[in-house]
Amino acid sequence: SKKPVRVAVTGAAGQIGYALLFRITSGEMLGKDQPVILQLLEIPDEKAQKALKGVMMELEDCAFPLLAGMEAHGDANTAFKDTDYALLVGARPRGPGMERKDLLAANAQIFTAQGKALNAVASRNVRVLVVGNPANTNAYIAMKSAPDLSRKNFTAMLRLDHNRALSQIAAKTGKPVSSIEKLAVWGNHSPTMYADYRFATIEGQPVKPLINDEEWNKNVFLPTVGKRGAAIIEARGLSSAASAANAAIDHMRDWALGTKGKWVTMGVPSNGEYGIPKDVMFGYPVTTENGEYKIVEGLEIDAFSQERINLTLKELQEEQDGVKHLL
Ligand code: NAX
Repeated sequence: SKKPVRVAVTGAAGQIGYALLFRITSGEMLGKDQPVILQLLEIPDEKAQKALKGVMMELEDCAFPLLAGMEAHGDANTAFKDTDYALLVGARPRGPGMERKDLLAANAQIFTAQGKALNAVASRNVRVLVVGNPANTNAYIAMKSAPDLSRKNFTAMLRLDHNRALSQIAAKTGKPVSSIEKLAVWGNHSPTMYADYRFATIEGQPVKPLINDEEWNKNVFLPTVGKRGAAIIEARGLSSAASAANAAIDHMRDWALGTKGKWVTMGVPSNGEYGIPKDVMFGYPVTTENGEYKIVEGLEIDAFSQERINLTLKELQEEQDGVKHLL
C-alpha cells in the first residue's frame, strides 16, 4: 500500500475546516488508496484548540481506513513540518469597523509568518492552496515569504467561482454540468473576477451561440457568479462553507491527480501570460498533468474581456500595493 502523505490544514476548527477534513480523510482529495497524516493548525487560543480537539474526536470516530495519523498544532512552524500539501484556510475575517487596509495588514501578517514557516520546514515539493481571503493576495504574500520554495507551488482558490459559473451555465442551457468544458475564470477571487464562457463547449458544441444572449452574460451571469458569496450569506446567515470545501477538494485533487486535458481554474503566479505582470496571483484556465499545472495559452482576448481582465487586475495590484511595505 502507498506511503502516507502529510496534509496540513489551517483554520481546522472553522466551518470550512469542518466540511473539508472528513472528505480529505475519506480519500476524496488524493485518492481512495492514499493514506494521509493530518497536521491541523488553529490559533493558540484555548477555545479554538479545544474545538479542534472536538473535530479530531469526530475524525477518530469515523474510523477512516486512510487516516494514518493526526496532530493538533498552535504554531505553523510545527504544523507545516515535512508537509506535502498545505490548505491555508484560516484567515482574519473583517471585524466591525475594520477597514480594507486593516484587513489586508492583519492577513499579511498571518501569511508572511505561514510562508516563512513553509519555507523553513515543509516538504520541498509542498503544494499550497490558499483559501482564506483575500485569497489571491494572501497566496502572493506566502509565496513571497518562501524564497526557497518554487513559486509554482503556491496557488489561490478560484475553483468555487469556476464551479458556480458551471452551474449557472448548466441551468441556462439545460445541460448537465459534467458536459461543460473549457470554462475560464480570470483574475481575483472577488466580485471583479471574470467568468468567461466564450471558449466553452457542451458535448463539443460551442456554448456561446447556444446561449446567444450578451445581455444575460453582462446583466445576469456575471453579477450572479460575482455576488454569489454575498447571496449565500444573505440566505444562510453564514458564509459558504461546504461549497468552498468542495472547491478546495476539487482544486487539490485535480492538481495532484491530473485533469486529463480538461480545463479548470486556478489562481497561480503569472509569468506574463495575457499581459499580467509577473508574480500577480491571477485566476487562469489551466490543465494539470503529473502534479504540475499549465496555463492555457493563446486564447483570444476581445475588447469586452480585456476590459474585465484589466478591472480585476487593477484590484489585485491595489491589494498587492497595500501590503508591499509589509513584505
Ligand atoms: P471560520 O471563521 O469559520 O474559520 C476560520 C478558522 O481559522 C477559525 O477557527 C480561526 O480560529 C482560524 N484561524 C484564524 N487565523 C488563523 C491562523 N493564523 N492560523 C490558523 N488558524 C487560524 O471561517 P470559514 O468560513 O471556515 O472561512 C475561512 C476563510 O475562507 C475565510 O477567510 C473566508 O473568507 C474564506 N473563503 C474563501 C473562499 C474562496 O473561494 N477562496 C470561499 C469561502 C470562504 O469565504
